[in-house]
Amino acid sequence: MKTNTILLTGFEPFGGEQRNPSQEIARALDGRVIAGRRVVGAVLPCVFGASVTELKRLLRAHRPELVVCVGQAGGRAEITPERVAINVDDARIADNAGAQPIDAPVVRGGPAAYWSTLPIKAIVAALRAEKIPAAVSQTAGTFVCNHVFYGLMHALRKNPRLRGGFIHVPFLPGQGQRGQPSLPLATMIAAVAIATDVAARTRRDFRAGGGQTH
Ligand code: PCA
Repeated sequence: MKTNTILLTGFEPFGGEQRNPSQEIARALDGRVIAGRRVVGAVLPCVFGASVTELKRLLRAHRPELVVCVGQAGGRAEITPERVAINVDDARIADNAGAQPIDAPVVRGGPAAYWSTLPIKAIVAALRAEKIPAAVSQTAGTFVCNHVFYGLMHALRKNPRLRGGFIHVPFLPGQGQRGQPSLPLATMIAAVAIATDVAARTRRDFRAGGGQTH
């Protein structure tokens, strides 16, 4: 019997950092069995364009039933499933190939936005139940993470049975400037494993408060 596959991606380090927790999470969970599915963990380049090309290659190669992309959001203190991907690249810093698109569409002529099809509220509830700080995020930014998230949802748009989304994670201890929030790698690996398990088992998200008022 064919075992179903979950594709889990992280990113290489960027912005002068030596590490990226998302890369280490994807490597740690590669080969794990979660909710009866085999996890393929892969690392994407932090490069506009090439990241989505590699993601599409992975989709063709592995034919996953679920896709969870993970990236680093330095400065955040919580594990943050993203609600929405928007059709804009607007980079504050250059990507790892030196490109810095400003106000450019991810997909020319594409819709303004795509919703995550992961159960983001259920994921946050499951993480909080394990005492892991978590919150829904209303923006994945406009750098390579949002670019990959939008590219993913655009690729999945004609296949509603294939679900996917994006989760941002904080810095590792020692990254960024002194005093920046961080979480230990082991906590973040556990968090993404829990989130992936919930996503694989939960078809319908539930309604829970916790949205921001502004
Ligand atoms: N974080 C960046 C890109 C790669 C990553 O891990 C972002 O939030 O866009």
